[in-house]
Amino acid sequence: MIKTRINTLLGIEFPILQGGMAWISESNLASAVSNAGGLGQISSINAGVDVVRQEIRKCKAKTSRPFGVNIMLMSPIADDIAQMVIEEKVPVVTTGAGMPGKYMNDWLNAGIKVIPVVPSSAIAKRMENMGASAVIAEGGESGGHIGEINTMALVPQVCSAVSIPVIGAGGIADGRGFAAVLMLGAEGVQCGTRFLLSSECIIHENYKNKLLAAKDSDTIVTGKSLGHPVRSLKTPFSKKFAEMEKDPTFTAKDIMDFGTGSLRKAVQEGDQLMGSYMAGQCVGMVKEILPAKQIIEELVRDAKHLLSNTNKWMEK
Ligand code: TUI
Repeated sequence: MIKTRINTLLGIEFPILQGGMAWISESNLASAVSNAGGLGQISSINAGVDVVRQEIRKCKAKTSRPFGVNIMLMSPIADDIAQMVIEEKVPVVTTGAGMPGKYMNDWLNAGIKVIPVVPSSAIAKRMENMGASAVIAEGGESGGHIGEINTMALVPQVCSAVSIPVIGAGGIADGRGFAAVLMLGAEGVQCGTRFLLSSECIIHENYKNKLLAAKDSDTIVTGKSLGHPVRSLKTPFSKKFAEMEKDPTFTAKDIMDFGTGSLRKAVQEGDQLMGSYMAGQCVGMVKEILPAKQIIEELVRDAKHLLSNTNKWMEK
C-alpha cells in the first residue's frame, strides 16, 4: 500500500493517475485504470462534446469507481465541455494548457474536485487560492503540450509553494520515477506515456510500434515559435514541422495549418508521414505492452521496494 492524501481525496486505492491524452484517453483505458485502483481519465479532445459525453457514460457502465475528465483549455469547445461535466456529474476534473479560473466556481459548486496541471509554483499557488483540491506539477519531459520547467526542479518547488497535495508528472514510467517524485514531496503520480503502451489503449498499432522502438533521445519539441511547445517522437512530420519553424518564408498560419489534425492521424490511422506521435522522454524505458492493471501493480510494487530500502545508503 502506498497511501497519501490523494488516495483519500479521490477515493482510490493507489495514488496513480492516467493522463488525459488527446484523442487517446477514452472509456476503455480510463475504466481499466480505475478498476485497477488508479484514477482513469477521459480526454475532452475527441470528436466533439457528444462523443466525450458518450465516453463518460460508457466509462460509468464499465466501472463503479471514480474517474476524471481532462479538459484541454485551449480547445475551442472547452466552454461546452466545462458545462457538460457538471451535467454528467463527473467526480474529478483535471485541466491543462491554460488557466481554469472562469470555470472554477461552477465546478466547485457542483461538488467536482478540480486538479489543474501547473507548469510553475506561481500558477500552483493561484490554483490553490481558487479552490483546487490538488495540483499536477507536470515537467517538460512529458509528451504533448509542455511547460518549461522539468520534473526534478518543478515538483519540489510546487510542493513548497502550496499545502494542497501535489501529483508529479513528466518522465515517470516505472516504480523508480514513482518513488522519486514521492521523495521530492509529491503525493501521487500521473503517467501518460506508460499507459500508451497498455493493452487497453486504443492507439493505432503503428503508434505502439514506434513507441516500442523509441529510445530516450527520440523525442523533439516543436511549436515553440507558435507559443505552444509540443513534445512528440521524431518522425517525418515533426522534423518537417521543426524545419518550417526555422524557415522565414512560412507564416505561423502555414505552420498551424500543416499541423492541423496530425495527432488524430497518428492515433486513428497510424499515418506514417503526417501523423504527430506525442510521447514523453521516458518512452525509451517502456519495453512492453501490459494490461493497465499490471502497469499499476508494477509501479506500486517497485516503488514500495525502493522506498522501503532507502536505509541502505545510511551509515550504520
Ligand atoms: O495539456 C497538456 N498536454 C497536452 S494537451 C494536448 S492537445 C494538443 N493537440 C494538438 C496540438 C497541441 C496540443 C496534448 N498534450 N498538458 C498539461 C499542461 N498544461 N502542460 C502545460 C500546461 C500549462 C501551461 C500553462 C498549464 C497552465 C498554464 O498556464 C499559463 C498560461 O499562460 O495559460
